[in-house]
Amino acid sequence: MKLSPLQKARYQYNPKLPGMLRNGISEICVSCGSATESVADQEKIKALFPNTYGKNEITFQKGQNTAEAKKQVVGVILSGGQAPGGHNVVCGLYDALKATDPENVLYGFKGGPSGLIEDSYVIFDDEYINQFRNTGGFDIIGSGRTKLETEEQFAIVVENCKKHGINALVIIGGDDSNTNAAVLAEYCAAHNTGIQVIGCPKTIDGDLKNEDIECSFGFDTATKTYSEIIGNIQRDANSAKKYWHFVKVMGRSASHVALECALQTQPNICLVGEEVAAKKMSLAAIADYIADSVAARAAKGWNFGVAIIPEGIVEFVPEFSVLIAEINELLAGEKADAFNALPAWSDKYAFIKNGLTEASFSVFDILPENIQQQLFLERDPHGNVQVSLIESEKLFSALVKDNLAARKANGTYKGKFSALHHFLGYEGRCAFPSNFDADYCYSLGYNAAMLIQYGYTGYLSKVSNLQAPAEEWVAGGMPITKMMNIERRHGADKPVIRKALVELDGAPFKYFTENREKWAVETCFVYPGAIQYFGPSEVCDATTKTLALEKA
Ligand code: FBP
Repeated sequence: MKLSPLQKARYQYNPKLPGMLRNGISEICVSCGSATESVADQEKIKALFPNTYGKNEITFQKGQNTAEAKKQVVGVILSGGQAPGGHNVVCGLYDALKATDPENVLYGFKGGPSGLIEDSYVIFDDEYINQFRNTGGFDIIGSGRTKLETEEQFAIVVENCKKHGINALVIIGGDDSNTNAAVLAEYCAAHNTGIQVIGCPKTIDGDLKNEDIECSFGFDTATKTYSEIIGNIQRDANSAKKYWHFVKVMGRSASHVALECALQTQPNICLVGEEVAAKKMSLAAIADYIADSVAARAAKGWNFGVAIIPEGIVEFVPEFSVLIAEINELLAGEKADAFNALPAWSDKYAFIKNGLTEASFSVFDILPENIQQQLFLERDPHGNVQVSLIESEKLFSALVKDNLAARKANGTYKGKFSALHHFLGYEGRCAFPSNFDADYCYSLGYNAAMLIQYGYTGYLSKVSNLQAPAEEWVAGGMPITKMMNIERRHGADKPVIRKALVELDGAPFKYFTENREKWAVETCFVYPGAIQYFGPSEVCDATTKTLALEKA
């Protein structure tokens, strides 16, 4: 494999551990905190997790290691979408296991959760693992979105683990994967399998966080990567002064990524899905809001600007959600065949008009034709519209264009509007992890090995105090059940980790609202530039604005 100079240099980088984990394995002891309760629905969660509910929060400290000395054979999987730093979780886990006892073994199951079912694995050694230190991607073992949630699957997982003598599994994933980790931990405990299960909080979306988990890994690097590109686009816009750029950024549901990018770059507009839902904004109202900025800037002679659109936005628009639900119903089962058999778009359009309520049809009717057609082309295996595939950046620029045409007609707008579109998603998920993510991930993996050594199960590896230098980070573990509540999913009540949406009374959103009116009209762009890996700490180690504001 040919290596870039940066990759060679990153191999030399030593990720920083929390101070309390730096003295060698023999000097790490446990401090037991208080017993925990789930965030809601305590009685129901307790009944569902009789063996793993209510355990104590723990932190690690410097002191005599009192863990039972035994050989550890551990399995690890990466689950869901890629997030920068995943390799370092595996490296931290491996290094802690080997530092404890060179005879310890780490299995990496390939392709995500399905690797555990199919018993597809690699056994890590130094030569293999060293190629992946401080690199982006999940290619060390691959990832996947198979859900591990049924008792049949758990039985196979246990059988495969027993075959290899595996006594612990580490599941690196988002809220769903860690929910499933908790259920698997409970299954393993209830069946006296002797297999521990530990989770690690991953997702660039930033929606796996709560009072215990300050942030999921990958959010830092992905948002810095998108912000670099948005900053570059802003500079181009400010140089050419002729385009409005509509930039959609990833984040399947919550708008944390969009908000963080806005805090870093100060664009003219950033939509926040959670606000759109709270204010029950319609598509027309959102278009009007963006057009206000376009018109105000045009009045100053500035026919350019930048708008950030979160990937998950349309699901937060109440009228759009109703429309989607109606379309799903309209095409349910065999009705889809009748629809697909219609020869021309005009026939399909008539079918849709006939099938939707008047209110939903009026929403449908204002969509540009390419978006209308997208709603019917891109459907998942259950026949449902795949909302994440809707090109919302194009949708909003088309609606703004119409809005401005109306303003032009009534003489309230005299500018020029020329829009360009971008989607920033995959280009951020496998970037070289920032120093923060390299350190945080390595610490999460190292810490997971300590949780295993001390016999914990059903815990999430927790590293906190992240706004401080790594030396002051606090390492420990939190029972996953503490983060759970009961939610309705696919028609049934399920215990799940609460997904964190943007809090409208939280410090990051407040800071944004205090500044956005000025950003909308003035040109206040900030150009963050590329992630720096070497140089002064204030340039290389600073984490996100979101975390800084939340912890201020
Ligand atoms: P995770 O929640 O699994 O971390 O993935 C998040 C994400 O990156 C979203 O931002 C995006 O909508 C989605 O994955 C894309 O998924 P896929 O990789 O399957 O196209």
